[in-house]
Amino acid sequence: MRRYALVYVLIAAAIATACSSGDSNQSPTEPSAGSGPSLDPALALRCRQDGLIVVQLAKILPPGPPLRLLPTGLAKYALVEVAVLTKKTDLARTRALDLIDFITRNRDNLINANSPTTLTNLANVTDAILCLVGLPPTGVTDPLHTGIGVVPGNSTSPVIITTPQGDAGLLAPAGSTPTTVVVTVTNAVSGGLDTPLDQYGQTIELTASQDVTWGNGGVTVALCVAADVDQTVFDRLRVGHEGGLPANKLGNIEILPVVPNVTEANVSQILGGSCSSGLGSRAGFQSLKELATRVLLPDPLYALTAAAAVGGKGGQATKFSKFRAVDPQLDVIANPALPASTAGVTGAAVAQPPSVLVRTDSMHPVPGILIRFKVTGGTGSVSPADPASVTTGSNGVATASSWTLGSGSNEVTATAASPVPASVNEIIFTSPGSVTFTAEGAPAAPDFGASDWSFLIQSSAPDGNSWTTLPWPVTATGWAQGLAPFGSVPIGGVSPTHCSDQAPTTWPTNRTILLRRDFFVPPGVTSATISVKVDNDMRVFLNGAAVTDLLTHEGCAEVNLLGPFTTSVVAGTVNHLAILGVDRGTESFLDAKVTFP
Ligand SMILES: [Ca+2]
Repeated sequence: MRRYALVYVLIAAAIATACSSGDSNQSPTEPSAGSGPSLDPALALRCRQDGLIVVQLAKILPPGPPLRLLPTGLAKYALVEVAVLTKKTDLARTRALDLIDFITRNRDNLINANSPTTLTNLANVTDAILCLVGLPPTGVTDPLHTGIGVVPGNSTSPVIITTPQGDAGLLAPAGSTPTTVVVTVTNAVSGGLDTPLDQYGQTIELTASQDVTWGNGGVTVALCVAADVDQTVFDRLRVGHEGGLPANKLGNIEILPVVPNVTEANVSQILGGSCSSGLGSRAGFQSLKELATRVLLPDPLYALTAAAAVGGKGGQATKFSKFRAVDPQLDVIANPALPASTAGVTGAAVAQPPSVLVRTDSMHPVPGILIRFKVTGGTGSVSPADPASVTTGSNGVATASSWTLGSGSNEVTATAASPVPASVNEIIFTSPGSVTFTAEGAPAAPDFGASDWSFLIQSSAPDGNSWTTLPWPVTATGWAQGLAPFGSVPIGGVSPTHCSDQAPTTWPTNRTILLRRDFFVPPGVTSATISVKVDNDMRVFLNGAAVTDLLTHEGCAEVNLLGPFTTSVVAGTVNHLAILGVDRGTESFLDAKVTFP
């Protein structure tokens, strides 16, 4: 008891001296023998008045056995006061941090340990002690959800600081900081991280009493994730860290790297083996450990500058910023809001260029992803072409500016890439991370005299009346390419009957000819008419089915206007036109055109 009495006397003397000092006109900032800013007695007085440190210590430190924390705490406090009163700034701060370290290490042994009152008193007395020696307060605003601890400079052993709930915490390895700092870890932080990625579980926030560079592998952070997160999602979760990374297009975060040398034992150590009630089923707990083993804070920790911290928590405390579990996996799909072009006119741009949507697992759009479009089939061209890229907008969509088709099959592959290096934010795109667009290129609908006809002249005439369908595509060999019209009067030749035009492609008289031609029908077309000028008979097929009977003519070639056909044409894709021509007599002629009324 005598020892207790002595301690109290020392403290009382110290307070009395400080009061008189604060009221005097003496210079309040006489420097100590050490370095650093000196103490402000006026401030120290206010700290005492605000905090009544002795009273607060007595409320939380048990005086009796087995640990007898109160006498030890009061003795340490007395040493702080002595250093304050003698204006030995560095010594006062060292002793103050030692006192805080003593209290916080004994958090589980305090009176009514982890009760709301005790947690509040713990936060208050910590700030009062810091205030007394002119250090910024911890800034704790939610003591019931904040773990407070001291990481000694050049510590010889690791320091673990956890929330009162045990659901979040950090491990600072031995020798991680050259300067002693007070560190807090808070759960139940409002709001998530500034990122479009899916986020899970609680947000936690770390602070340090001053800006220091963390070495020796950095600090390990562990946090709980709600047990209802799907296991497959959980398996890919990482811990995101909010901070002002340069050129970061995925929000203002960094996804912490996977560091294999952090073990499950480390995490179990940090969290004490379990998440708090309500957060952890057994399955969730197992998952939690797995998650946390992947997490290591980079070195050095990101911390806001002193200027940027103004207005932050506590105003002066250096913020390590927020942490939360994020899902780095993104889906890359064809834009479901737009119809993909599957066909177009050869040599022309398709109506709807390739368009891609990037979204999270929970269907939220992700801006800032680079999409590179590349021709991977056919002879067309896409713009912008790989390696140039289009960046997804706020709706998660990136669309090529144009896609010009070659004849026949065309293919463009759109591949997603993260805008930041994987070393910073390792985004995982759901396999294959790309979308393939295909489109068939075909000529436009033919006018008279069109090119791109295929034709087959047969030695004997088939029975056109019996043909109601035409197998399509016709696979017979021997088809030739020709320019319309087809006929028996060559260019520069003279019609015997003076009624037929000249034809660049020869169709001998008294033979049967089959013409075929693909053509693109634009989107929105609802009908087509077909004009056929023929000598003598013909039958027209659209997309493999006859749309006319066998129409016969005698004399000069005449134009038949057929249609309009509605159900036989298919808009937005390639249609197939075939014409069977039958000739007899001294002249032949055949040409056709398609129009969309
Ligand atoms: Ca004829």
